[in-house]
Amino acid sequence: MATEHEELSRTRNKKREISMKQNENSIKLFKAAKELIPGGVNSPVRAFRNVDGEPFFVRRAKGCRIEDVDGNSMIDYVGTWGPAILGHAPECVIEAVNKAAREGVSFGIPNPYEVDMARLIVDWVPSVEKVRMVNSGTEATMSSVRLARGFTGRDKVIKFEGCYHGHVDSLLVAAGSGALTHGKPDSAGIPSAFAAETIILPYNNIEKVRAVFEAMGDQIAAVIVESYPANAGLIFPREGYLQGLRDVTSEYGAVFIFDEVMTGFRVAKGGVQELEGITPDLTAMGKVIGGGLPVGAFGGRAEIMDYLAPDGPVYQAGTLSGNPLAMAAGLAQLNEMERLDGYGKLEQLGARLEDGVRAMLKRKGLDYQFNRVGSMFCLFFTGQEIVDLDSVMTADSAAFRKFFTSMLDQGIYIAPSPYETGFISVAHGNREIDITLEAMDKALSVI
Ligand code: HOZ
Repeated sequence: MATEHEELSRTRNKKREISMKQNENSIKLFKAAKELIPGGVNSPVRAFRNVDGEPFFVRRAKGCRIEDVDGNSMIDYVGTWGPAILGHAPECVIEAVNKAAREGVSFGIPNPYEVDMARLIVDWVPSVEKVRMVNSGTEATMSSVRLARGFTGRDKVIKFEGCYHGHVDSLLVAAGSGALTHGKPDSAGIPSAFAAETIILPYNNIEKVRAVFEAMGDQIAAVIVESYPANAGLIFPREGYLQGLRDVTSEYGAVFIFDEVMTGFRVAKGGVQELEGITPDLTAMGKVIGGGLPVGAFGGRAEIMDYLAPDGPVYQAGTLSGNPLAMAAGLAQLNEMERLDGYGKLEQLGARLEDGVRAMLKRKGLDYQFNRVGSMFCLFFTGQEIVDLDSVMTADSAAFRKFFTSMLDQGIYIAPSPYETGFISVAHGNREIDITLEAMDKALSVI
C-alpha cells in the first residue's frame, strides 16, 4: 500500500511532467537509489520530503547553473549547501585539483598545502591562532566540544534551539536543518546520558543563559552557537547578544565556540566574528574552505588548541585530514575570492535581490520576513519578527511548499526545506537575480 508521502510524490511528479521538460531519468534513479540507500539519499534533507516530492539527480553543474539527468537546467541557490561561493566547478579549482592530483591524491603524511591553508585561516579569521584540519563541519564541531571538555575538565555544554552543528551525538538535540525538516530535532540513538549533558536554551535570550551559569557555571565546559543561525532559516542576533555570550563564558571560564561552518569565509573573509567584532575561543569551520571537497577545520586560542594530541591529552585524528586535493581546492577558491573582490560582488548581488524582494512584498501587501547578510538569505512565510526557533515555526509551511514547487517549475532551485538558507555565488549575475525575482513574483501569486 502506498504511503501518504508516495501518493504526494506521485501527484507532484505528475505536475512536474507537465511543467518541466521531463524527469523520467531522475524517477528511475531514485527508484533504484531507494532500494540501495536508506531513503534513497546520503543526507536526509536532499530527499524533498518536506516539499512533497522526489529529488532530481544532477548530471553536471557549472557557474550558477545545474543540469539534471533529464536535461533540465536550473539557476541554483543551494550551491552544494554553501561551499560553491565561486559557483560550480570554477576553473581555478579544477586546475588546482588536477595539479595536486598529479602529485598524489592522499599521503597521510604532512604536505605543504596544509601549512598554506593553516596560514591563510590564521590570517583571515580574527580569533584563530592555531588550526586543525578535519573532513567535515560535523567533525569540526564534535572535536571543538571534546577539546572544550578536555580543556576545562567539565562536561556540560549549552546549545540553542534550532541551531544545527552537524550530526554530533551531544549536539543533535533540538537541532535545525534536516533534523528539523523531518520532524526529528532530537534524534533516536543518542543515549539519554549524553543528551543530559547538553543544556538547550532559546536563542537570543541572554537572561536565560546567565541564569544557567549562575546555577551551575562551574559545570559548563562550553557554549556553542551558530554565529548567525542558518539551519532554521536565517536568524540574526539581537544587539549585544553575542557579546553577552562572550562576557558570560569569560566570567565563568567556559569555552565560547562559534560555529562558522555556514558563515565562515562566506559573509566576509573572517566570517561573522569579523563583522560583529566578537572573539570566540574556538571556531568550527567548513564548507567554503574546501572549495567543494570534503573539508572542515577548527581553530582558536593557541592555549586551548595545544590541548590536542600529540601535544596535549585530547585525542583527535583523521586518515584524510589535510588531504592535498581538498587543501588545494580550498586554497584556490579562497585566493580567487580575494583576487576578484568576491565579497564586494556578493554584497551587490545580495542587495539587488533584497531590494527586489522587499519591493515585491510591499506591492503584494505581504508581511513576510526576509533576512539577508551578504550572499545568504531566507524568506520566511510569516509576519512575525524572526528572533528564535518559536518565531521561525510560525511560518506557513504549506505556502513554502507551493512556492518551492513553482520556483522549481520555473527553473530556479532553492533548498527543499523552509529551514535552509539560500546562497548566491560570484557566478550569479544581475540577469540571474532579475530572472529569479520574476519567478518569485509568479510563485508568490500561486501560494
Ligand atoms: N547540513 C546541510 C544543510 N544545512 C545539508 C547537507 C546535505 O544534504 O548535503
